[in-house]
Amino acid sequence: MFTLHDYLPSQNGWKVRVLLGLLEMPYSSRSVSIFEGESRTETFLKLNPVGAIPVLELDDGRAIAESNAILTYLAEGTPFLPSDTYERAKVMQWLFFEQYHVEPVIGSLRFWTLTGRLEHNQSMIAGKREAAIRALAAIDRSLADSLFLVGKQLTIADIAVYAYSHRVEDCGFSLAAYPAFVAWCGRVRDAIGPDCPVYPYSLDPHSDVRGEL
Ligand SMILES: N[C@@H](CCC(=O)N[C@@H](CS)C(=O)NCC(=O)O)C(=O)O
Repeated sequence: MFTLHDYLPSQNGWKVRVLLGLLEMPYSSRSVSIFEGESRTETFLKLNPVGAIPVLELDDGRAIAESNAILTYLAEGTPFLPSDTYERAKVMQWLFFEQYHVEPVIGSLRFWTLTGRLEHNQSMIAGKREAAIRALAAIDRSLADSLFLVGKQLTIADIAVYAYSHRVEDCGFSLAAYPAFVAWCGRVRDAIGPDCPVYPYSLDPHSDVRGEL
């Protein structure tokens, strides 16, 4: 059985939980206390040299880090990762987009907002907010004539991009200018179902500004 090294409030972890749920794959979950430095221990660094969750550990002890690499591994051979070469490349396009334009932009702004770190990162906020608007506009533009990011059904591209982008209101953005994005959020939410909640950082007493990160 897979072991998912996870941290509940992480939307990178959430992506993997969602796909494991949709695929009805059994797994055991191991919670990593990232704000107490547990992801930077020697043992954890053997699983992921950069010291971050999520990590998927296979039965034989091999491990895969980076949420989108894990999604790709799990989705192989399923409708969540099309076999057509062009469509696979389009899925990759969105996975790379997410790691450059969404996760370090909306993900970081949201993390700073919800854990009291905005002031510490003051110099980066204007740039990140501009980048978030660019990302939202790009997603909205791409969805003007299509139901999902790639093809006509949910793929790992939607799961990855949705993870942080659908929480953009947590950092004070209005969605009024992005109607196609809002409609897509509804479709993704319906396709995913109710089984994978978004957990608040407040779940973790170590996540506030006095924590390590
Ligand atoms: N690009 C990575 C980012 C992973 C990441 O930043 N994980 C955070 C939680 S969302 C973490 O574990 N941070 C702990 C640390 O940096 O020590 C992914 O998509 O998996």
